[in-house]
Amino acid sequence: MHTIQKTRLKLYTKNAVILLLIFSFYACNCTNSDENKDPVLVDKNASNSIKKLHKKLSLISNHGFAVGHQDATSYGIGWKQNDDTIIIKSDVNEVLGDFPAVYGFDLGHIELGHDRNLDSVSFDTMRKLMIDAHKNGGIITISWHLDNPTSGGSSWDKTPAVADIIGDGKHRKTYALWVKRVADFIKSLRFDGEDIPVIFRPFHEMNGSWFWWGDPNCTSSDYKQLWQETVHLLRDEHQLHNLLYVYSPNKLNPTDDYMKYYPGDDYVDILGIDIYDFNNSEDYIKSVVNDLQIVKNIAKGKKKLYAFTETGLEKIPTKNWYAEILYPSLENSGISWVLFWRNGRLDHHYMPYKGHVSEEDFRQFEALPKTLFLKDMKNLKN
Ligand code: BMA
Repeated sequence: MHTIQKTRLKLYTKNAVILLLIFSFYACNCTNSDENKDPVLVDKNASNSIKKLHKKLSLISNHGFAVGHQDATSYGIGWKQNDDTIIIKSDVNEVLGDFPAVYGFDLGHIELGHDRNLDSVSFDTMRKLMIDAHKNGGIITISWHLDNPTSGGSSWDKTPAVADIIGDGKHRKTYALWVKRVADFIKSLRFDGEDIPVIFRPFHEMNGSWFWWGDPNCTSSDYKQLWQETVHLLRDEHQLHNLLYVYSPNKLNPTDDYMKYYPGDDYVDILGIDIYDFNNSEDYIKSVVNDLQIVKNIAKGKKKLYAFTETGLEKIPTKNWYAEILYPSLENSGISWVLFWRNGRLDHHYMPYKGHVSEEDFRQFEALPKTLFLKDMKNLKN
């Protein structure tokens, strides 16, 4: 063969190889696109209900964000759920004629074997409310204000305790029993022959200084170990496969590192953050914008979902807080949901109720394009 022919042949072969590489790159990209792939979850044996929930949360973030309320159906201003005859009611529904899409509940005191949680909600009633919310397309998220295992005080008792319940710590057995009680409750959440998927958000706001599991009452390495061991107990020992795990620090102060307590990609499904407005909307919005961007960047890099796991302005004294102050910083944030804290009392509530001055503002918030309530959960399209 002439050298010219040889060179041509080489060129053809080289081009063919390049084309083949390009083709296989695209082919591989199409069939393996993120949407078709199962997400990588903490639980490799996650139930179908969990996979469906994860997909739903991802779909939600393409449309806007789901709006949630802590203890939405357990009580509100001037009413309390009847434990004998459940009547589904919520302050949000009284104002909007629609329910929240996300329902927050708290398991605090289940660890003690009590019938009621730290805010007097009966666990039997809570189970019924969870089943009802799930049946109607709502999403369940659980926090856990557990007591201090060392001192017997509350979550806010800062006696160092984490080192006592990890590894072979002196209160390990007590903690294992506490986790078993949580697991038994979660196991009892079933509907239509399936387990109910739950977003579990334990040991939140660890960078704040108010909980025994938080800074400076435990080291970050003890915190991580506590988280990892809790996952092992729930997932491996108690075989719970209906949980997504959320990591949710509190608002980041200038020197805070969001990742300081992060227990690892294998132990966290969703990244969250809790930020409250303490009657200073300017500071609040600065934090919301700044911190959600940090959470978003980290979550995107890890291909994980993210959410605004707690927020609110107590008593909502600020005009147009929902629609004009908060909404603009959430509309393009990419969060899956925002959870407003509980309507505990007239002097401790974070959602308007019938007759509250923010009713109209909240209706405007609902009418904005990105806010998704319960009825919107039925119309989520790919
Ligand atoms: C806190 C307050 C407390 C409550 C606890 C658990 O933020 O609302 O009154 O007991 O959450 O719900």
